[in-house]
Amino acid sequence: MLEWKTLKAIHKLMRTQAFGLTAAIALLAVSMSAKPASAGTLYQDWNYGIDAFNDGSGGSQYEIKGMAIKETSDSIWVALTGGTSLAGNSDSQALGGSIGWGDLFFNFSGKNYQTANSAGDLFGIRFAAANDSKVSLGVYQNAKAVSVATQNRGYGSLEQYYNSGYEQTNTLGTDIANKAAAYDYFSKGEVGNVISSGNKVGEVDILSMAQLQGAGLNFNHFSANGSQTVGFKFNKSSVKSGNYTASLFLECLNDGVTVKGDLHSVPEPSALSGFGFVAGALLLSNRRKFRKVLS
Ligand SMILES: [Ca+2]
Ligand SMILES: [Ca+2]
Ligand SMILES: [Ca+2]
Repeated sequence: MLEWKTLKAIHKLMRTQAFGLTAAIALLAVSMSAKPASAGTLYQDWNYGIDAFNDGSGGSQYEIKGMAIKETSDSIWVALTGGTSLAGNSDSQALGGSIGWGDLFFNFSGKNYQTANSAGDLFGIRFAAANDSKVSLGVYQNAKAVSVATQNRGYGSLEQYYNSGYEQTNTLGTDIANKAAAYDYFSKGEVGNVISSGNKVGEVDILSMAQLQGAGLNFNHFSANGSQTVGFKFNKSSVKSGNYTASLFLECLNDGVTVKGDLHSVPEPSALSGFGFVAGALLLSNRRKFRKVLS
């Protein structure tokens, strides 16, 4: 039979254990909720930024209607819809003989675009072989963005674009919906729309319409029916995780789109293993204490 002293020790131990587990659970809850809610519109695992349907300068060939991003266990899928094909629109007066998609930029830094660009904090993805990017196809970290808009008969600044009468609701998609928000993130000036330099960290794979639809892409759900839909994917390990702003402009700055989101939106393995470690350590230490009490 257990003595009163032993019972008291076990009771104390149980209280300690309960407190320890409560603390561990609280820690886990904090680590899971530390990320603020991400923007974008999630539909069938794709995160959509739907752009204004009437803010493309130069007609339907320069009208972006949306961008969508999907995260799988090991890759990031990106889809764009609008009037511009992967090869771009032929134009003999434009650099490279065409005006097409610029490069895609991911910003995980929380800083605005110009600040992140100056600091080399952007990730850049060149997926359009026909454009005027200064690097080969692929994914780049510490990417620097440079503008090729004026060489593509476009706008030297965002302010010029707006002053030409193209300000519409959802000007840069649903996540940067008005001019003030656009200036806040990009500033009024020149917008770097292709990669000038960076460290290559991965390749891009161009995706077919069948592959995109097979993965659940559905711009139709938002009535964002571009005549052209372009898609590609790259390894998730090439980029950071956390909250991001992804942005893309045409080479001429005639239209642009953004989407905000959060990569690894499920609890990260590190958070779970952290919980496992705390719980395991508590159980182990308590087992030792029990043995000591009972011996
Ligand atoms: Ca548009
Ligand atoms: Ca060009
Ligand atoms: Ca736009």
